[in-house]
Amino acid sequence: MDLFVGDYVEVDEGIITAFYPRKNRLIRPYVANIDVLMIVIAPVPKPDFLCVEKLILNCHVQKIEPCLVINKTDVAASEAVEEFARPYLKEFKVFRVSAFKEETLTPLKEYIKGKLVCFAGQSAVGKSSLINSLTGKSLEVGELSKRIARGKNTTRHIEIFPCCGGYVVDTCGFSVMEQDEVKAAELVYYYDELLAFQSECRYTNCTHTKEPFCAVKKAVEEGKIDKDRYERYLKLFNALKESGRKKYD
Ligand SMILES: Nc1nc2c(ncn2[C@@H]2O[C@H](COP(=O)(O)OP(=O)(O)O)[C@@H](O)[C@H]2O)c(=O)[nH]1
Ligand SMILES: [Mg+2]
Ligand SMILES: [Zn+2]
Repeated sequence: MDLFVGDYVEVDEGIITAFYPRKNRLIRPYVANIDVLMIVIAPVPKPDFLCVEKLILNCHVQKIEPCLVINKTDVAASEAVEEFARPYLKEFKVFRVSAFKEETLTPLKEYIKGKLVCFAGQSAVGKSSLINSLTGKSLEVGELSKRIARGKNTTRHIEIFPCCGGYVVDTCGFSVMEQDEVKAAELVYYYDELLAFQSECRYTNCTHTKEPFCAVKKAVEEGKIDKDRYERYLKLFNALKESGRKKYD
């Protein structure tokens, strides 16, 4: 078996003699036993919320707690930041930070204490900058786009750093972390907000997409479910349906 960063092992005179079962694992990069996935977005680059939904879904499947980190708040209007946060506030912890403003990082630091966390998100949202500010390290900033420009692939070594009384895994993005173990029809079970209404749908196998007499859609119309998050559910539903179709063709 291959060892992952984050695996718990027994070491005897410098030799690994046993390893323990994993709580969870991610494969891009290979990391095990993550407690929290910090999903980082920023006003620039423009957030890809379908990617955010995929990351959240993967967290649920892997039993990792997802948190949303809105970075670069120093260059965004607070209304814009709240607009990003709103669809997630009910279900997840949301941090509003700036890698350049020490004082905004305090709640995040507190939360990392005693945990192994991983930062994920699109290139250039500020993951490396955040890790630098949190740990006092000096990871290369802006390195991903440079690497793409040079045409190199994005594989590189992964490292765990002590951070704020916990640990943080340096990461190269997870933008490609695809989730295809979940069937479209099961997606709703990962959306607590939607699930609360589905018992009132007319059809027992309602997917809450096109069916008439759908209690979920009604709740969206009445503002009881966040419209943006529901629209992201629809997008992800369609994406999963599409990838499922490809797999079984
Ligand atoms: N204004 C502002 N710029 C930031 C912030 N965090 C990172 N950046 C900038 O965003 C760019 C990408 O940062 P980087 O940490 O390399 O992003 P990564 O690709 O997610 O690791 C760099 O030019 C950083 O200086 C922030 O909080 N505010
Ligand atoms: Mg980086
Ligand atoms: Zn329904």
